[in-house]
Amino acid sequence: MASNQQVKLFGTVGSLFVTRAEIALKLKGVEYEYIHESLTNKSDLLLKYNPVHKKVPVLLHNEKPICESLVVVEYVDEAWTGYPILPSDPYQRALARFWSRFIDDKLLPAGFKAAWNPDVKEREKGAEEATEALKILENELKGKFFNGDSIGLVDIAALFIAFWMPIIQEAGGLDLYRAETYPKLEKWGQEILNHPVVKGVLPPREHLLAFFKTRFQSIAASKGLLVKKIWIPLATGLEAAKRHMAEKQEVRLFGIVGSPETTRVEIALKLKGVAYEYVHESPTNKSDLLLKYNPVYKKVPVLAHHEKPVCDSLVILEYVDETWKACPILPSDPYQRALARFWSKFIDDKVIPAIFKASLNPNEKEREKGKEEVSEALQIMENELRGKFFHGDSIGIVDIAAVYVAFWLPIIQEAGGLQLFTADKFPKLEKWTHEFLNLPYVKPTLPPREKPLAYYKNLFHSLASSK
Ligand SMILES: N[C@@H](CCC(=O)N[C@@H](CS)C(=O)NCC(=O)O)C(=O)O
Repeated sequence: MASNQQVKLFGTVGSLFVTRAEIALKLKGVEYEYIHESLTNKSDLLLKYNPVHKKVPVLLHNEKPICESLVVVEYVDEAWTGYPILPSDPYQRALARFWSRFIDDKLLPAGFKAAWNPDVKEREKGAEEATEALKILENELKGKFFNGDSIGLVDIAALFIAFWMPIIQEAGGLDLYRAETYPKLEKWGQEILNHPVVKGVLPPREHLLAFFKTRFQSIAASKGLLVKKIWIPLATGLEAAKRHMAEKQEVRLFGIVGSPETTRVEIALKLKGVAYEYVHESPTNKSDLLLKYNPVYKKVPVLAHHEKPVCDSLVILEYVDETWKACPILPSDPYQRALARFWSKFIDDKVIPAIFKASLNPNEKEREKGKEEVSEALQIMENELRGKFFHGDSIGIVDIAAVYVAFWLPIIQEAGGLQLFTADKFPKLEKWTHEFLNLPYVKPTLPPREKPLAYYKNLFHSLASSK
């Protein structure tokens, strides 16, 4: 690798997220300096480079920081040539992104809940959710690795199953993963743990085991908890996505009127001038086709392109951008792409959950906490907004992801009589909102304002009357 490249990785021993970044760097043969962070005493540099989440890993490439392990892995893949971590075909890339997000959004939270939630009922629920997610992944695994014969993004994301999960369950006396229940995952686990690159970066098993044992003991001691043995067999195996259907349609968007995520995809399709058929789904009576196309989440939007379904709005946006090149919504520079991914993920992980908590959480204390979180998250966005749009003079994936803030948030706050997003507090966001909502391919895509307003007013009414 070129010696004029300065690459540093801020990490901590034993972290599954840091290990992902290390595997990606090693697969590409990138030399890097590892900087150890103590999570109980984080360095000023870490806080400077990842002021939003204050977490490791942070990759520093020629002084430019990249945060969030999956964003780092994609960045490494795009910034260095050599070993391909993501497939080159846009549809296969979308699937890889979908499944790695599935691991972070479903499997990890379920596994952590099963292991460490103080409430025994919640732990049992976590174990059920983890079982369900593992079954889905077992069905998804078709070859030696998730994407065929060599290690890719999904394998790197899923390493938790092969390495951390068995250690956590041994440390806590849990019963989350059994080799005989998941024969394909088990075989895959052996392969990946024996891969020379993976082997070279895994932390020593016994250290991690001791660490987690101590963690379980201190939780048990502080809460008077006994870690209960839990084993919940999966009642129904979920069918893996079947990607063929009888009728041939080129581009079909399965959506629900008033769904912000569906609107994101419509904006991107309109911006690029892609003709599509809109298939309306009812939230209370989803079609068999939708369930077949998105058996994992059973949610809209789903984009079916030549009968191949792509799910998850941010994954769809990247797929659309890679398939139809006009009016790009992601920058071409790998670092700018990583930033765009980081900020659109921030909207999904931080901004939207905070808005929900601030407005519709049944618990008043939680709502108050939510309001603080919204204010903090919007302030971060306000500071990030430097040009007319998030990427500069034309709109991109972050603006599209933020349609929720521009359109839905003002409606929610009006319906609930809240003051979350005000022009005096967030003047740049306010200006951006007007620019964005008035764009010719955004305005006609939005639902008539009175509809979501009436919907949210209703929700607020039922929340008030349930108290
Ligand atoms: N979503 C993040 C998660 C990173 C993460 O949770 N890192 C942990 C170490 S395993 C951390 O830095 N924790 C410090 C903290 O929570 O304050 C990623 O994928 O990079």
